[in-house]
Amino acid sequence: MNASPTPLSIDPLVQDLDGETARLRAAGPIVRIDLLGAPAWTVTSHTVARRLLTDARLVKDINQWGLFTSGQVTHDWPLIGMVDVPPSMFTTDGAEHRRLRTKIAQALTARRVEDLRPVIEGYTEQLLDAMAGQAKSAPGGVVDLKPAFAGPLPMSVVCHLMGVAEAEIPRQMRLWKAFFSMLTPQDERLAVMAEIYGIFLKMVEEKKAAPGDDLTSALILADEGGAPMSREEIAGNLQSMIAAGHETTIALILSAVRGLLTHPAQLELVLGGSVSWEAVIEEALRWDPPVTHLLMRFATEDVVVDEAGGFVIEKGEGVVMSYRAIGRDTSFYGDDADSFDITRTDAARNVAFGHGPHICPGAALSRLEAAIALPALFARFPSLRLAVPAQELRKAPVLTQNDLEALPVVLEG
Ligand code: STR
Repeated sequence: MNASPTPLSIDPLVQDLDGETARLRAAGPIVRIDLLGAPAWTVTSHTVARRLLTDARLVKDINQWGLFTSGQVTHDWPLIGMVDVPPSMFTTDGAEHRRLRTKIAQALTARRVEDLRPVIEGYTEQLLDAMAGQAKSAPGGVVDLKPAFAGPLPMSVVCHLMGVAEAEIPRQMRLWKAFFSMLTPQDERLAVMAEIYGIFLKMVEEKKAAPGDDLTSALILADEGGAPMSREEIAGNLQSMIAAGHETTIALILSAVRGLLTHPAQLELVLGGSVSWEAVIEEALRWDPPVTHLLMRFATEDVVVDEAGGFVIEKGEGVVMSYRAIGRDTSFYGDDADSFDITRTDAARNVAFGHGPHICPGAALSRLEAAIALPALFARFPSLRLAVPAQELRKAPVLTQNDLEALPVVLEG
């Protein structure tokens, strides 16, 4: 039996994310939340998350969501774009999921993404050169690391991978920013979603006519054992890759830089070579992960969670994964889970990329991008520092994703 606690409201424009994470954690391993009018459960425990992420009774198909099928959640709901999306590996489970995901996952193994290393290094160097130039003419030499570095790199890489033209990047940046922002009026968000899908459907048509050396063309040409993907499914996968491949890695780079610049003694350890960049990346993923809340899975039947005292998720209810709270789970990481510590030995056990069948297929690529971008940034600008007090850094107005609005830095001197 579940108690019926007052749901904890999730503030779409939250600035005190540490406060929100602490409140969620204090409320238990599974917590009743109010997601802008839609009640749901969210998971804050590492152990419960791992258990539920491999439970086949929790699925991604929105038609299993009671609030949606009953018409209580409609397209007026500001988060609808996170759950009612074109068919893709993100919306399916079981055999359908494998059909839509396998080719992409295979192209993104740690070994295969090594082929992208020179591409990532090339973009990184270009951006660093441009930043150095920009700093010379900027007042006080201040540069915002988000638009100058962390922002463009992941979008360029994922567009290169999927075969999206460079000329398309500015429009993609603008559309996805509007998609994720909680300040975007809902009618505008719906228009943006329609525009995005239209762009990708058209792109699939064009690539069908003239395939290139990219992953989208590979999806078009794949037979998938006699069940090739439809145009809608390819567009859905392409769209998911672009959405997932830029926003999250931007946040990872910003989070690692913020962690290091606000913990100078730890930065010294990395620059002195006694702690690896990989350790920095894993700790950033645990401590301040790109995804605050991942929406959503739906229960196809009542699910009893023994790991949370026999708690029951009822058929038709929605389950969120609060990855930021999960990363701060003191019963898993110890009493100092709230502190950024690149020397902790268990950071790499984080589940910031998820777990189970839907585990992020782009994890190796994201880690590689960060492992190239971060050392290159600090090698080029060894005296990099924050241009404003850390308390003045503002979060972007996004509920589900965790990135900064801006990260103003002084590059040298
Ligand atoms: C955005 C809207 C869309 O058209 C397609 C997708 C599917 C993939 C989703 C993406 C969404 C939002 C951001 C997600 C991404 C998968 C990984 C990424 C959830 C809903 C994360 O932030 C983990």
